[in-house]
Amino acid sequence: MAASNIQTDSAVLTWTPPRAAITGYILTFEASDGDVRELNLEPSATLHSLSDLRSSTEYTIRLQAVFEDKRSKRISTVFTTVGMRYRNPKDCSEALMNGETSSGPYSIYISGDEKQPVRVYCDMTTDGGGWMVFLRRHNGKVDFYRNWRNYSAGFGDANDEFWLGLLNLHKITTAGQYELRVDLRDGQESVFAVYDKFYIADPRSRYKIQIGAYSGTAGDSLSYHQNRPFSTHDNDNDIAVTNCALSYKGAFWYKNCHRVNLMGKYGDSSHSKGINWFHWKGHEHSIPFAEMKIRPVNFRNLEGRRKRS
Ligand SMILES: [Ca+2]
Repeated sequence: MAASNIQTDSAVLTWTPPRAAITGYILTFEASDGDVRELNLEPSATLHSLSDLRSSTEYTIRLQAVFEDKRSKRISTVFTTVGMRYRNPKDCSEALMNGETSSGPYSIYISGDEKQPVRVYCDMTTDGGGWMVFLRRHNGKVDFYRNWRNYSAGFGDANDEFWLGLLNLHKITTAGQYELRVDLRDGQESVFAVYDKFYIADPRSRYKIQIGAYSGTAGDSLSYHQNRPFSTHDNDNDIAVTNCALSYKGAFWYKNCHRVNLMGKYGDSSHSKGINWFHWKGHEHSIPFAEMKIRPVNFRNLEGRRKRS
């Protein structure tokens, strides 16, 4: 019996069938962490795919042929599953380095703590991947005109339109150093903005935003919002005499009031109310696709190490 195609969570066993007639097999596998499983296999089987294995774990596999109530001598093999670099990835870049290369929803763990899982969407393709998306607008299905409690906790569907939540953003950006990327699309046109630092301060500061230097093609609209606390219609922390969130049907790190309104009203092109990125499409054009995402600033170094190893 031999084990092949050994991965982090699976392996394939193959064996040569006995010459004598048999009625089946009993396959047992025992993990070094104590997990034991037993399976009955058809007499015609000559291979079996093991799945749901744990990474970096030694497995002892035993196979017995069965003829009615008689059992043959056991044959065995031992293998160790491939190690995951990060057992509890703290962001999408660590998920990527575990070999997860397709974009989609993943569980990440705040500070790598297995007791603090968060469901997020990972963009594994844009500019090398490893991006944790925290905002997506693309069809207007989800209502973004929401209160403080909603913006703190997050809402929507990670596969569709959603907001990850300010408290999660605070915890994640406290546990590492991140850059921000904004992707905007309108028909065939697409632009982006990168800020080489992104940090969301604690709830007592009302989730102040801190961003680094701009690069990209969208134009630098977000620097206007530097160091502003977050505002919702029921928690006005902007510097305008009016309530920006109420006036412009959204929520944001408003000032007096905005150059960016990515949580504005979907499809509303009246002045300043829609999804705006002022330096790209001005205040009277609601952008149909917007994503905000973060990745560790040292991603390039980590990625280089992954590719060399
Ligand atoms: Ca105000």
